[in-house]
Amino acid sequence: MMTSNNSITGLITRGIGGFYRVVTKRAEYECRARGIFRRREMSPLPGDIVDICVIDETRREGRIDAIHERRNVLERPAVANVDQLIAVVASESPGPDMELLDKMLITAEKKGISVLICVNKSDFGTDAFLRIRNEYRSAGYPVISTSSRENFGVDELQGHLKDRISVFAGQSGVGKSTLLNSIMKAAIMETGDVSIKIGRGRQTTRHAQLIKLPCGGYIADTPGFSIFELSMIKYHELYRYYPELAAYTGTCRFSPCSHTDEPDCNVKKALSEGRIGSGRYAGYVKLYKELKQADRGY
Ligand SMILES: Nc1nc2c(ncn2[C@@H]2O[C@H](COP(=O)(O)OP(=O)(O)O)[C@@H](O)[C@H]2O)c(=O)[nH]1
Ligand SMILES: [Mg+2]
Ligand SMILES: [Zn+2]
Repeated sequence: MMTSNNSITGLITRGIGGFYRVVTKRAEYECRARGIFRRREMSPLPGDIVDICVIDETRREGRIDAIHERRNVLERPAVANVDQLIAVVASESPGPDMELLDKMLITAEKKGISVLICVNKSDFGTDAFLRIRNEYRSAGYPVISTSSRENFGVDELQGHLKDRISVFAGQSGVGKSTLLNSIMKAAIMETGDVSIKIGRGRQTTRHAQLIKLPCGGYIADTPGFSIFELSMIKYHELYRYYPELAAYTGTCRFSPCSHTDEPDCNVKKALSEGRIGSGRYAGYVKLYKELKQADRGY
């Protein structure tokens, strides 16, 4: 039986020029948004769960009437309700940029997005993978080893992508596009540079497009998210975004404790006993000092 208002709920997978593709259980619809969103300057985003009203069933046209509350939003390019950030680094060429990796992880923690660390190009060897897995063990992040060239680890990666909305992030050249192509078993992404083949020629919008994965779930087609703006994070709150440091909150002699120079600090104790990665900790202290230096106190 049809409901009288003909309203259905779906997922926005892309938005171009004021038209949104909404995937519902029934079908996919091209929708415009109600004027009220424009007036409130709250435009729908890929990843949004929306209620639509079907305007023309045969032409699959609808109108977005309501946007469900967002769990999070990533900017540049914009995408909502991301479940998982796949932080990609390479074993070699380019070698892992640990500072960038931690900035990605901090951003994910801040936004409540879970993290998978993917060490690609393992055909160069697994040293980097083993080192990173060891370093991030106490943070609790899963770390996997892949080689998109040798098609190694791609099944494991797919297992993590299943039924979730994920985005790839990482330095240019680490193999994000190549990995995505292996997962899709098709060359949908141009590798070796940042442009995108499918759909839209030149970039006409900052929005991401969500691609349905053969294993279930979606992935943002963007190779972006290379800019991680940490200026919104206060230096004295930085420890919160390092799960292995946050675990000691309230246990040190001083409270709050920055876990840098204070005596009787349980983080430093854990560090000296090898229960916290020394590289991670050193990166934390460096970033803490940078943020503190830049802080204007307002
Ligand atoms: N040796 C090796 N090279 C790879 C691997 N994955 C990608 N590449 C190469 O690394 C370069 C950059 O890959 P690309 O996917 O464009 O990286 P992106 O910038 O992160 O999207 C290309 O020349 C790829 O062929 C891998 O697993 N092993
Ligand atoms: Mg790419
Ligand atoms: Zn402490």
